[in-house]
Amino acid sequence: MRFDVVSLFPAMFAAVTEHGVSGRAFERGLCSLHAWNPREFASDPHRTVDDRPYGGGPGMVMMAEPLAQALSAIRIAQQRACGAPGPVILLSPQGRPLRDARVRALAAERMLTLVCGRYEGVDQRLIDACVDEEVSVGDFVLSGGELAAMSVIDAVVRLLPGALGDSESAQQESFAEGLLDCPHYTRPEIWRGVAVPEVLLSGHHERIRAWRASESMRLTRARRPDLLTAMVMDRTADELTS
Ligand code: 9D3
Repeated sequence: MRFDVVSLFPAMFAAVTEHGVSGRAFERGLCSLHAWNPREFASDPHRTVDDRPYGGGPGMVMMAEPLAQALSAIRIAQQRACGAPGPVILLSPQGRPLRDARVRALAAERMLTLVCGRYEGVDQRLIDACVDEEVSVGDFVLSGGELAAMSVIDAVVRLLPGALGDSESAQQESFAEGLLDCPHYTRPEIWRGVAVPEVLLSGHHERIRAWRASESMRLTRARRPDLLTAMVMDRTADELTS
């Protein structure tokens, strides 16, 4: 899978390409990342990429033309690399909140273009003309789209065949099942006077499985009742359409 990212801070992406599970996937050639700096596509001597907002107000807005030039170059490079270009996604606080189902759909693409905004945002005409979809990673304020884009990349890459080791399998993970994960414990058996739940030492695999399921349910009810509502609604919809 190929990622093309448009960013004023391309060096930030080393965080995903050089570390951990995602770093290993890039190293082994399961995916590649190409960073494009809109500053290099600015035509004036000062390499200007932002300007003041029409209508007034605080901050600056990213200009359409340097981004459009970068996206044209990406489209050409993608077509050269493997035929039809992939979707263009803008990371934006106004985007649709990213969830597991969307991550899985994105992992089925051969190429993804991720556009990272800085400042107050991106000229709307660029979004209307060149962006297929806007994605947010949650209801909190970041300083720019890069960390959001890296969240997308990390979440997608771990789903690529061969990215996870045998012991890790992405299939049976939290969210795939729609529930939060159960608590985990490792040695020592007693740490600062606190013991590991006895059932986990019992060797009764059925009792362990039941304990983990009930802990998952307890945590989900306490912290994320919205996930349970979503699960019930999904199942009801399935039954009504089967
Ligand atoms: C006062 C209006 N703000 C919008 C909510 C201004 C603003 C805040 C943060 C404009 C841009 C940004 C930069 N954030 C992102 O580019 C971003 C983001 C985020 O801030 N939160 C969650 N997901 C994302 S995806 C991209």
